[in-house]
Amino acid sequence: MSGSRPNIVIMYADDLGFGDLACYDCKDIPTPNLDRLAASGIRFTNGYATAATCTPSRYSLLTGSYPWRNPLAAILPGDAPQLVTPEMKTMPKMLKKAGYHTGIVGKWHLGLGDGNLDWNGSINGTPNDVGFDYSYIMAATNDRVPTVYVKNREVENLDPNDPIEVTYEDKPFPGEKTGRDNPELLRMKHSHGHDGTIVNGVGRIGHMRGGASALWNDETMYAVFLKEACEFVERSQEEPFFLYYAFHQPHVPRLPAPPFQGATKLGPRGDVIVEMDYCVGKFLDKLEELGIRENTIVIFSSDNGPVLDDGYIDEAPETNAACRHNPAGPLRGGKYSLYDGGTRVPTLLSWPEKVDPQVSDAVICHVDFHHSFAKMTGVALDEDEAIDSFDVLDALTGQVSTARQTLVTEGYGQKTLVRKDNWVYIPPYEGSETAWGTGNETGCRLYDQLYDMNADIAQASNVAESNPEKLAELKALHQEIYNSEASRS
Ligand code: NG6
Ligand code: CA
Repeated sequence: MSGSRPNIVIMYADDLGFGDLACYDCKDIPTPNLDRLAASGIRFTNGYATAATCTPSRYSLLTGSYPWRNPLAAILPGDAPQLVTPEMKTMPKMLKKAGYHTGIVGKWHLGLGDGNLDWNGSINGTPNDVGFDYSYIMAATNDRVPTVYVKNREVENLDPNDPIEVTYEDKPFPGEKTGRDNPELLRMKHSHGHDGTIVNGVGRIGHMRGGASALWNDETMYAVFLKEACEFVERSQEEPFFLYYAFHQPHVPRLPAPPFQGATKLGPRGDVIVEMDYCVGKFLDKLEELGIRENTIVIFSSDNGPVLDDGYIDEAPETNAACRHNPAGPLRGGKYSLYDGGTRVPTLLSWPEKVDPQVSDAVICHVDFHHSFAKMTGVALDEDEAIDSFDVLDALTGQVSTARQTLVTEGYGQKTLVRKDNWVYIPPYEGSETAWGTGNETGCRLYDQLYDMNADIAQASNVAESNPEKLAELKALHQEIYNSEASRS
């Protein structure tokens, strides 16, 4: 595979769990297009994000380094300065060296600007400054202001006479309608947080005013990003391209478009997963129509594990309980958690021309794409580039069934744990045992936890006491990697 330059597409869901797709044994959500993708390539059973929250995971995906090395890599507000800065060595920059045309469509959540961001001019510090030739993004999340699209360096459809102002201080603008003070204007109530500016009848995190002509509509967002993704590949089909297509589903607020409302018995959370699956199907159709599907690597995964109540009352806990749908499948925990449900996520890779359909148990992590694709395209990494990214190309292409031996992932608040082979060690931590308001177990405990993932995928039995040697080995390994300057060779 070395020296080849297929197109690369990374589709990244937002908060999709290990048990949310039919190809991962889910019975409650029809996802025929993702199942088609799975059947055409490799379905990984041990595919990991580096973190149980969004910003740190995405940071790793693009930089090939662990997020806990950077103390700023936490869930960012919508007006945060760029976390991935122009001097950093990124995967899209590496692919540009190999001659790729690069683009991002969808959720960014890695900060914009270099401090004191002015949304009304040309923004310095966008994905275009860190390796993307084209970008069409939402700045942060669909529950954070500003609720506008940013195309390359500018807010799309902005009227200069109605400038945008944004603040994350707890101080509404004069006259602003907020979820806290105007609950009668809400069509979806919040359960925690999300009581800032009301946009489209939904309270968001943060405050904004102005920009009326630029505001997005949640129900058309799926179509807007799909169109952008398809147009990017149409424009780029003559050269190898890399597209990072970052979905907003099934992150809150979950507002499916009318054709998808009621598509599942799980309420809006299930319905937006069907909506996302529709987008996957249409996008794959586009690749086929252009005759480039065979030589395009299509990866699908999720930035972190699932959550039911993430701050809005949309019946997810009730409907999921009624259907006995566990969005993390057999795994314990979910988004924010140190347990496997936080970071082990659906991971599919299809490359029809080169890769045979199969299921792989190899342990791979999103942080590894950078190094693996450098290997594939023949780009030499600098010594200080992609410092935690392993070359797992042979596992990604299905030639071998093993990959990483060790992996350090993190839960909310940069609390880390280590996996080695089938063993997981979670160090003692102080902290809340459930993530605020979500009911999700964080994994924080005041004692050592050791799990044998082969015997106990649900992490139900802590075997630390009965395996003192293994415990000591993993403790030492965790410290060694945590204190290292780089973990790849
Ligand atoms: C939390 C939000 C949650 C979600 C998360 C980020 C509250 C109470 N909770 O702070 O709703 O936005 O941040 O999710 O506001 S992520 O997938 O982008 O990491
Ligand atoms: Ca997420």
